[in-house]
Parts: sequence; structure tokens; C-alpha cells
Amino acid sequence: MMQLRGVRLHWLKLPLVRPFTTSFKVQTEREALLVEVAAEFDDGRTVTGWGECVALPDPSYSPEYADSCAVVIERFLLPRLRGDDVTAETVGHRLHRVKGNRMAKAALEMAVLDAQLRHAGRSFASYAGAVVDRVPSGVSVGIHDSVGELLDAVSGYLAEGYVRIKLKIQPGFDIEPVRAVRKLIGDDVPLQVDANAAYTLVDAPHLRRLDEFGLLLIEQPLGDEDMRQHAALARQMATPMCLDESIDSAEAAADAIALGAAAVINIKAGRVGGYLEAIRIHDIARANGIAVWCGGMLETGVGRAANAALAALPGFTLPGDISASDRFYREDITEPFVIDDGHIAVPQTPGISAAPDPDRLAACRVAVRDLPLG
Ligand code: SMG
Ligand code: MG
Repeated sequence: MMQLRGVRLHWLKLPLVRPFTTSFKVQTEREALLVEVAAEFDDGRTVTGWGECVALPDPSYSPEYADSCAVVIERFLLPRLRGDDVTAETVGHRLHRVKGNRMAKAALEMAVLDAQLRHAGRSFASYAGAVVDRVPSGVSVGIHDSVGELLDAVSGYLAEGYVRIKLKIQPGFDIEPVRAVRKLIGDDVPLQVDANAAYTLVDAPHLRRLDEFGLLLIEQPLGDEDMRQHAALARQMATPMCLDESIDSAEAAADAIALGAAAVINIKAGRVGGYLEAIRIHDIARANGIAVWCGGMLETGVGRAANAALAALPGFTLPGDISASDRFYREDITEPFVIDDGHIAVPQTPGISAAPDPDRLAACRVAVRDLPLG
């Protein structure tokens, strides 16, 4: 058990190596929010833990955004973590009465869990039940101005060794780009698409045209709240339906499975309230014969380390959006993750991730704030 003695928020800005365009925005930099906790344990030792908040700077991917998370952590979450009996496993219950705000909760729980694991000298991989020491690396390729540029980008990633390609699609950039990429890479390279909620059920006949390309899955074609409509679309398509934005909890995962809205689930710990809830979703999906894979939110090395360990659980049967650090960043804030023979190594050191390098942290930081503990 531990008592929180200090909580510090770090706002960072990291330029992207190239713009990343999805159906909802163009990103040229990542504004990251890190949570640093100092936790005092029963034996008197004080240990630092790090969490990464995956929220974007605006409510475009999710209702939450980085500054809303900072406010929620300070005003509503931290007051519930007072006392000397804090454990990572009880953070979720303590925060339960605060509705939603899952990315904020996830970041705080992650920092507490990191401190707890460091104190215990245990890796997150071992704690979570990882069964492999490296995970296959997929890459998410943004929307490009032309199909030619997209093909160049895809060729480059394949040359680096990525074992699965995910294409971002939107109305007007879907059938033809996917056809061209499938022709380029051949039938054997796993290919999938992600619409980030850009279509409606009226587009079903159009989306059905994707069936001819032998895709692994189509990710979140419809709105975040359209669970029933995803089930209806799934019945009209041969391509397996995968949900991302719609799955914000274990309950939502159970509903999606029961409704036939998801044959596959993209698990992102931040979206579902933390790594412990992510593991629960993995367990539910596995018990139901539903494949899962680990999504990405352009994490720094802190969050990337956690994702690599999560993806080493046995139900993660599809390659995740866990690419090398240099897919997004010229310089990371930790030792970079590298792709080796199409795989990313699962960290085995105590805690969830390496602590950020102090010089890199200082170089990327745009703001810092020590939160009152009350
Ligand atoms: O981290 O490799 C990554 C990004 C993967 O495409 C990716 N994420 O909807 O799955 C998704 C998107 C959301 C991120 S846009 C900020
Ligand atoms: Mg997605």
C-alpha cells in the first residue's frame, strides 16, 4: 500500500516526423500529457511512477481532451486517492463515482501502477500475464493527398519490416486507395482499414465494396454511439467488424459482443479507463472467441512500453498499432522502441516503462504543474 506524496503534470510537445491525417484531423505534432507521482510505501521508501494520458489537445477523437483531463485529475480524482491505503488495484473503485473521464483515470492509475511495480521490482509484462517477449508490429498509415503518395508511404513501411498495414479511410478516400494498396502489397500482407466514425449506415452498400480486398477487419466505420448500427452493418459485410471508439468499458465490450457489433476489438487502455480494465476486456473477448489487438494513440515511449506489454497477453492474436518510436518521432523521451524482424520487444524492467530522460523531458516540455494533495 502507498500514500501519494506528490503529483506533477507535464505538458509536452513533440513534432511528428510527417503529418498524420485521419478522417477527423491533421496532426503535425503530439501534445502529450504525463502524470508523475511520488508514492510513499509502507516500508518508508518513496518511489516515482509515470503515466501517460492519451487524450488529444481537442475533443476530436474522444469527448475528453488533455486540458479537461488535467482539470479532472486535479479537482475530482486526486481527492479520492487520499490516505495511506492506495493500491493500483483499488484506484478504479475509488474513482468509480466520477463518471466518464476515462483517459484521465487511466493516466492516474497508470502512474500509481508504475510506482507499485517499481517498488515491487516487477515488470508490467509479468504482472499482466504476458506470454511472449516480443510483439508483431503493425503501422497505421494516414490519409494522403494522392494514391501515389500513399503507395510510397506503404512501401517505405514494408521495407522497414512492418507486418501489417492499417489504412485510414474517409468518404472520398476509400475504395480506390485500398484497391491500389492491395495491388501493391499482394494478397499475403495483412491489411485493414480505420474510418474513425466517418460513415453512416446509409453508406453500407458503398462500404460493402471493401469486401473484395480480403481485409482483416474494418475499424469503427460508424459513430461512437452506433453499437446497434454497427451490428446491422456487420450483417451486411463479409469484412469482420472491429470497434475502437465505441468500446469505452468492459460492459460496452460485452454488449458489442452480444449484439454482434464486434468480431474484433481494438483495445486502448486510455479509452477504457486504464490498463486493468483493458486486461478485463481482453479476458471477456478471449472467453467469447473474439480477437483483440492493441491500438495506439501516438504514445511516447512511456505509453508505448505499456502497450507492448499489454499486447503480449495471449488473447492479442492480431498485430497491434505498436510501431517503432521513429514512425512518429525523430527523438522520443525514453530510449526509442525499434522494430526488429517486424517485432517490438516487450519491456522486462521493473515498472511499466522507463522513466523519461530528464534532458529530453525538459527539451519537450511546454508546461508543468504540481497539484495540491489537499
Ligand atoms: O499510435 O500508431 C499509433 C496511431 C494509431 O491510428 C492510430 N490511432 O483511431 O486507432 C485510431 C487512431 C487514433 C489516433 S489519432 C490521434
Ligand atoms: Mg481507430
